[in-house]
Amino acid sequence: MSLSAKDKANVKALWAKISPKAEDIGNEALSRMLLVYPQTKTYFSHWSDLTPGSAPVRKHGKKVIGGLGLAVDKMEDLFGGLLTLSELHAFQLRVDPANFKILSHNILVVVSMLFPDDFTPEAHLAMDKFLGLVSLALSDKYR
Ligand code: HNI
Repeated sequence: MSLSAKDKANVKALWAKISPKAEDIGNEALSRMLLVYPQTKTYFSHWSDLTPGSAPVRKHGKKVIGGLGLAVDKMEDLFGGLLTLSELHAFQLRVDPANFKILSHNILVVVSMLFPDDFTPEAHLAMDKFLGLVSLALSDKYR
């Protein structure tokens, strides 16, 4: 799978809307992931509060969107650009790659909810492909 020139343009256009609201979007996506897919909570058991919108959820949500921003910047070399984050998730955090799909789904839900006019079928496709590639890059170090 790879991103076409049109996909890249669509991701960048949507990203221009997402990045100014990084904290709100990250919070909303992470809050939904933790509530709707409670198996994802195992990785965050060291946090004081895992309920939707809590301080640690908001803080981490912002970090995750920051990581995706890095991926947008490194779109031409996702595997190289996300190497450090991949090593972190594989060797230190040992996140089951199935969870990347779950988080990606929640990010799509939130983006479609907040930007209904921009979330055209083409933008949806581009974002889905992009998140799939980011997930692949993040699990690249598992084997
Ligand atoms: Ni993830 C830490 C980015 C998916 C569990 N994660 C980070 C950090 C970034 C990040 C950035 C902070 C790194 C640092 O401090 O140097 N994570 C991303 C991105 C995705 C993702 C871009 C996918 C889109 N992470 C996931 C998933 C899980 C996950 C799906 C588990 C369900 N991540 C973690 C955990 C930490 C983490 C756990 C450490 C949290 C902490 O308490 O510090």
